[in-house]
Amino acid sequence: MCATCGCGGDHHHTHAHTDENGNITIDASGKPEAHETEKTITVEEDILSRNNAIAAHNREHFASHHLLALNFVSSPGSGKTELLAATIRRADKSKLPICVIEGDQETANDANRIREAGARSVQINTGKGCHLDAAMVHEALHALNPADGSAVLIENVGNLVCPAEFDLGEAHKVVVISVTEGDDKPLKYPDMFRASDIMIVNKIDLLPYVNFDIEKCEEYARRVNPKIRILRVSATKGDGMEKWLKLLEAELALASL
Ligand SMILES: Nc1nc2c(ncn2[C@@H]2O[C@H](COP(=O)(O)OP(=O)(O)OP(=O)(O)O)[C@@H](O)[C@H]2O)c(=O)[nH]1
Ligand SMILES: [Mg+2]
Repeated sequence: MCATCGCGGDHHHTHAHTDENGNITIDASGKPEAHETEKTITVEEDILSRNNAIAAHNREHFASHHLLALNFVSSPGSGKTELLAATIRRADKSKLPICVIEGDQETANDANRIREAGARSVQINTGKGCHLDAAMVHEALHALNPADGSAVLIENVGNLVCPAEFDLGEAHKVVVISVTEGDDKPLKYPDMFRASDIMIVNKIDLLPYVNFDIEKCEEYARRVNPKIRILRVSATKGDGMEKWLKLLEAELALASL
């Protein structure tokens, strides 16, 4: 975890407030008290092991209700919300029911975009926190109460570093990279690409206008994670969306076994 920004989101230091729409606001900095900073390493270990325990509980819940949980991670603005909204609009609801947990430091903008696209959504506001943790997702799950056999798509806070370390109980992390970010991101932020099973290269409609070598980017991603599955998509124009929807349906079928 990020030792310098105090991003642990330790729930000893935070309070959660839920509004009438089920949106959750994490209130407080999540930073350790000054007298505790010398115990940084122990605190980190405690935070991660507590997170892993709650993630295991979430994972059991997902399995027992045949829910497919995916954790979407990326830098800010790669198009996670656009991709989720396009997915919801195109999905056959009888084969692929979807609900969404949104994570951002502030605003309910993304949850509102998801509702406009036609799916139920709960927004988590992390305040100073730069990632979602398993306890936040646990709380959001109670507010969302997804129907058995549906896909629970979790959009993490835009950040290519800290969310790599926090298991939410998901089946897979899905890293989204857009072609405006530079093709060397998998080498510069290897933890995130190593932690992810699927990489979506988004905004391919912009390829003619940017210096982005897509083959090179994919080769870099495979260099840090040889097993990563890669899809090329334009969330706004629709390229690659059929293949993405097929992958989601296949993953949901696996979760239903
Ligand atoms: N041209 C193009 N623009 C896109 C595409 N996908 C997303 N965008 C645009 O990129 C901008 C950012 O998209 P968002 O969906 O808000 O990105 P995000 O990853 O959810 O951002 P955060 O939640 O802030 O991390 C918006 O203006 C989108 O319309 C795409 O495939 N092509
Ligand atoms: Mg978003």
